[in-house]
Amino acid sequence: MKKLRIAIQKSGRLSEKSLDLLKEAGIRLNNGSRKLRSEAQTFPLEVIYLRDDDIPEYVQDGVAHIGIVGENEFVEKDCRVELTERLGYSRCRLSIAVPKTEEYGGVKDLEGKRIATSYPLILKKFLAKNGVKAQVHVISGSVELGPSLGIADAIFDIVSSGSTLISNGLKEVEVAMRSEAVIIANPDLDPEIRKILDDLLFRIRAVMAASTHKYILLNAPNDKLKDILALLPGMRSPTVLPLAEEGWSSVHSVLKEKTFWEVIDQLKESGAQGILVIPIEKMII
Ligand code: PRT
Ligand code: ZN
Repeated sequence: MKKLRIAIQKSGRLSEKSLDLLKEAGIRLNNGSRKLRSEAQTFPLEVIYLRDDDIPEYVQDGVAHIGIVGENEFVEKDCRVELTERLGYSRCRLSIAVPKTEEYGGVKDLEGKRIATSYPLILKKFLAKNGVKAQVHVISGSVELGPSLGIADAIFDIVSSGSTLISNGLKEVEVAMRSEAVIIANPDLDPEIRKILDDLLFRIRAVMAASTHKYILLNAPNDKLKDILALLPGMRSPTVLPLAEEGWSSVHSVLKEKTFWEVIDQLKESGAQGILVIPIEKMII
C-alpha cells in the first residue's frame, strides 16, 4: 500500500507543534523526531525531517507529497505547491522596522532606503504594491543587527512578541503579511495518495475544531428556556432533557471558544445555573 510522505521541520519553531498535531490526529510514529525519517504505525504515513526552507521545493519536486511550513516560507519560495490547510499555530507577522529614534511618516519614507531581509520576494512585492523604490539587501540571519552595523536603514523580518525589535533599538512601522503554519501539497498527487491526504485532513480538522470549541452543560428553569436556547447554537441545535426536579431542564451544547465568556455572562443573566464547561477531545463536523 502507498504511503503519504509528509515533510516536517527537523528542529525549530514548527517541529514540536507539528508532531503534536499528528499525535492528536491519532498518528503514532515509530521513532523519535531527531531521525531523518519515521513511519506511522497504524496509518499509511511516513515523515521526513527537513529544514523549513527546503520544504516547499521538496514538495514541489514530489520528494514529499505534503509538508508543514510557515506561510511566509510558502509565499517566499514561490514554488508550484498548493496551500491545503491553515493550522493556526506559529503565528507571526512580517514587518518593516526602523531605528526607534527615526521619525516615520509612512511607507513613502522608505524611498531610496536600504532594507535588510531574508524575505526579499515578499518585501519586493510589498514595496511594489506601495509604489516605493528601495534597495533590498538579502542577509540570511541576524537581520535585526543590520541598522546598528550600518549596513541597512531598515529591516524586514518576522515579528512575534516584538521583543527582538525592542532589544535592538528598532520599532515596527509596517506589517506586510501575517503568517501561520500551513499544510502545502504537491498539486499532482496520485488518487491513492490524495485519498490518504483527505483522511489525514479529516482528522486534523477534527482536532482543530475541538481545540476551538467547548462542550457546555447547564440547568435552566423551563420558563427561561426559550431565552437560553437562543444564546446557544449547538452543532445542529442544543439538546434539552428534563431534570428530575419539576420545572427544570438540562441543556447541552457546543460553544466557540472566541465567544465563550460573552455567552456565559448572558446565560447567567438569563437564569442558567450549574454551568459546566468541558473540553472536547475531537469534533467531527
Ligand atoms: O533550521 P530551519 O531553517 O529549519 O529553521 P529556521 O531557523 O529558519 O526557522 P524557525 O524555526 O526560527 O521558524 C520557523 C517558522 O516559525 C518561521 O518560518 C515562521 O513561520 C514561524 N515563526 C513564528 C517564527 C517566529 N514566530 C519568530 N518569532 N520564526 C522566527 N521568529 C524569530 C524572528 O526571526 C526574530 O528573530 O524570532 C524573532 C522575533 O521574535 P519576537 O518574539 O522577539 O518578536
Ligand atoms: Zn529556515
